[in-house]
Amino acid sequence: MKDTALIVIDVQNDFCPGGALAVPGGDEIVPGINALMADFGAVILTQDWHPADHSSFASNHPGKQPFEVIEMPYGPQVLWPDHCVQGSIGADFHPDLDTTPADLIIRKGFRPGIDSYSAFFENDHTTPTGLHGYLQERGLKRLVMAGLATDFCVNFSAVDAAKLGYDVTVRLDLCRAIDLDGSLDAALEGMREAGVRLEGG
Ligand code: VGL
Ligand code: ZN
Repeated sequence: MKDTALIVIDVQNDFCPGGALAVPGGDEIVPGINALMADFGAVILTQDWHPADHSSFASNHPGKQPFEVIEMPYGPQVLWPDHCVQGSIGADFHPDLDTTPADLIIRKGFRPGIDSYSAFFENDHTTPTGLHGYLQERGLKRLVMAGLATDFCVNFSAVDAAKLGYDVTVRLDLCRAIDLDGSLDAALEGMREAGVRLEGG
């Protein structure tokens, strides 16, 4: 699968049990993701990477609680517990994730005023991360995605990739969801509508 990239989304300590924004079962997917890596033309990891004053943190909005939604200039934004702070242990990859085969690690969410769920665009759906250019230059046209969380960063990445014209498969068995107020069902529906292939669900 020379023209296919494996994109591993945010398999970081803070999204695993014991972390600041733990996704139930987040650590269960690590062995299966490691086992996939050998089969691809490229392996790309994404890493949520926020400054301490990031605007997606409820702690930076006096009076607001985690999981409340606020209006930002680019649209609605869920407020999260502080997570994946640059240089913290929580921002590190899960210790069992095999990072050696990775060709590229793409960091996102590093601008204080804007969140970035997608591996391709920040949450204004306009500011690029650079991943599209990288994939195009390397001739990688098919993408397989796995990681955390199904309904946020995996969903946004998969839908953006489909809109950009990639052939996209999400391995649901190698993803886990946060599932806030029906967000998982909405994400599955949105991915299907965008033409994303959902496998292993
Ligand atoms: C994510 C919420 C906040 C994710 C990242 O990786 O899905 N979710 N930051
Ligand atoms: Zn984040």
